[in-house]
Order: sequence, then C-alpha cells, then structure tokens
Amino acid sequence: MSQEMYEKLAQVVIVGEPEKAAGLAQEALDQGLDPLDCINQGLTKGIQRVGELFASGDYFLPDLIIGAEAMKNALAVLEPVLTAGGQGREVLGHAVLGTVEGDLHDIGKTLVGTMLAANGFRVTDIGTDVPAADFVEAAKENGANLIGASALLTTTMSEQQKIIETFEEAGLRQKVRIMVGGAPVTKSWCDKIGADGFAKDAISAVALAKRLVGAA
Ligand code: B1M
Repeated sequence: MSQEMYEKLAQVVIVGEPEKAAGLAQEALDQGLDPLDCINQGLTKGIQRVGELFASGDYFLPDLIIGAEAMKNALAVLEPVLTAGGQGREVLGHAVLGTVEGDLHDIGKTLVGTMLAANGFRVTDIGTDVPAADFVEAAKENGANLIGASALLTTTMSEQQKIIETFEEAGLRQKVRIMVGGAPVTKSWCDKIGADGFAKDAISAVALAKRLVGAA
C-alpha cells in the first residue's frame, strides 16, 4: 500500500504533473504515511530519475523544470508537517542556509532547512544564487552560529570555498561552523576547502549540525 503511494509520488515528478502533486501528497498524509518517507522513497527517487533522463538526453530543460515544480508542489504539503515537530523545542542553534552564487537549485537546500527546523534549529533561509558576502551579512544580522551552503553544480562548488574565505576575511571564521552539501559535494572536497562538515542528505545534515554546535 505504502510502496504503491511512493511509486505514484515518484511518477508524478517523472511524468511532470505539478497540478496533481499536492493532492497526491495530501492523499499520502491522509493514509497515515510518514512525510519523510514520502519524500525519500517517492519524490526524491522521481527527481533523481528526471536527472538521469536529462543526463542521457531523453529529457530536456522544460522536463527538468516541470518535474521540479511537481516536487515543490508536493513538498509544500509535506514540509509543514515535518516542521511542526520542531515547534516549541529548545533552540539548539541558529543556522543561515543558502544556495551558493550562480546556482538556482533550491529543493535540497530547502529540505535541509525543513529538517533542521524540525529538529530544534532556528533557520534563516537566504535563498538561492547567494553571493558569499551575503552569507556573512546574514550571519552577522542573525547572530548565527551555523552556516549551510548548498551547491548542485560542479561549476558552483568553488563558491563554497569562497564563502569560507569571506568569513575568514571578515574575522568571523571562528564564530561560526560551516557545513556544505549538494549532489556533487564530497567529504574530500569538504576537507580540501576547510569546511567543518559535509552531509550527503537532509537526515545526516541534522546529525552533523547537532555535532557542530555541540548538541550531540
Ligand atoms: Co539542474 N542540474 N540544472 N535543475 N538539476 C542537476 C544538478 C544535474 C546533475 C542534472 C544532470 O545533468 N543529470 C546537472 C548538474 C551537472 C553538473 O554540474 N555536473 C544540472 C544542470 C546541468 C542544470 C543546468 C545547467 C541545466 C541547463 O540550464 N542547461 C541548470 C543550472 C541552473 C543554475 O543553477 N544556474 C539547471 C536547472 C535546473 C532547474 C532549475 C530546472 C531544476 C531546479 C529547480 C529548483 O531547485 N527549484 C533542476 C533540477 C530539478 C535538477 C535535478 C534533476 C534535481 C535536483 C534536486 O532537486 N534533487 C539535478 C539532478 C540530480 O541531482 N540528480 C540537476 C532533489 C534534492 C532533494 O536533492 O538537491 O541533491 P539534492 O539535495 C539533497 C542532498 O544533496 C543534500 O541533502 C538534500 C536532501 O537529501 N544537500 C545538502 C543539499 N544541499 C545540502 C546542504 C547541506 C547538507 C546537505 O548543508 C549545508
């Protein structure tokens, strides 16, 4: 039963049916399914398949856009249910989260933010295509102790290094922990640029964030 629903959620993204996605996500919740399972076992598998079809030349940019729209419509229903779990909890830390300059991918970054919020972090999401200097400004304005930089393109990963350098130049590197993530990001890249940690998905991002702020 649940497997069938996960498959439907994946298909709504692969086939590209944004108008059906929210209703289907609500149906999944009404069936009592865990929203995180719906994301990980349904929607994410769907968007990964879309990425594969794009890479193989079977799908084109409009297919990528419409698949992402379907995923976002379903997430708009599922994410508030996840975040609700974090309300009223002790605040573990304040995270500033963004996608690096030149990069418009926001689904994974937003999911990481949702999971952090659901697990006791205050999250300031500064959006996509964010210049390094804006991460520093947002950290200052919000008194953040954790910075999260997401990059989905091999061509934008270097911006994560620039963010670290910009914090160093501002004399704030010791005041914040910096975590990096995104599909092309690896542990060795994280070590190379001197980030404090790397997470491969939203669940491990929560464990990492807790460790970095000394809450685990
Ligand atoms: Co684009 N795209 N895209 N895209 N896109 C990829 C990344 C790509 C791998 C597709 C492919 O070719 N197979 C490829 C990159 C190749 C490369 O760099 N080597 C690619 C390309 C080429 C492009 C364009 C250049 C295409 C073009 O214009 N010709 C263009 C670039 C635009 C730009 O950014 N300047 C482009 C555009 C787009 C859309 C706008 C159409 C759309 C994004 C819509 C949106 O985000 N609002 C899109 C999409 C949807 C994808 C794929 C298919 C899916 C990305 C996604 O949302 N995944 C992607 C293929 C893929 O990744 N398999 C692809 C689901 C999401 C839940 O996973 O984002 O990986 P992810 O996040 C995960 C983890 O990575 C991790 O946790 C998340 C949750 O588990 N994580 C973190 C992420 N950030 C983290 C931060 C952390 C910790 C963990 O700490 C701070």
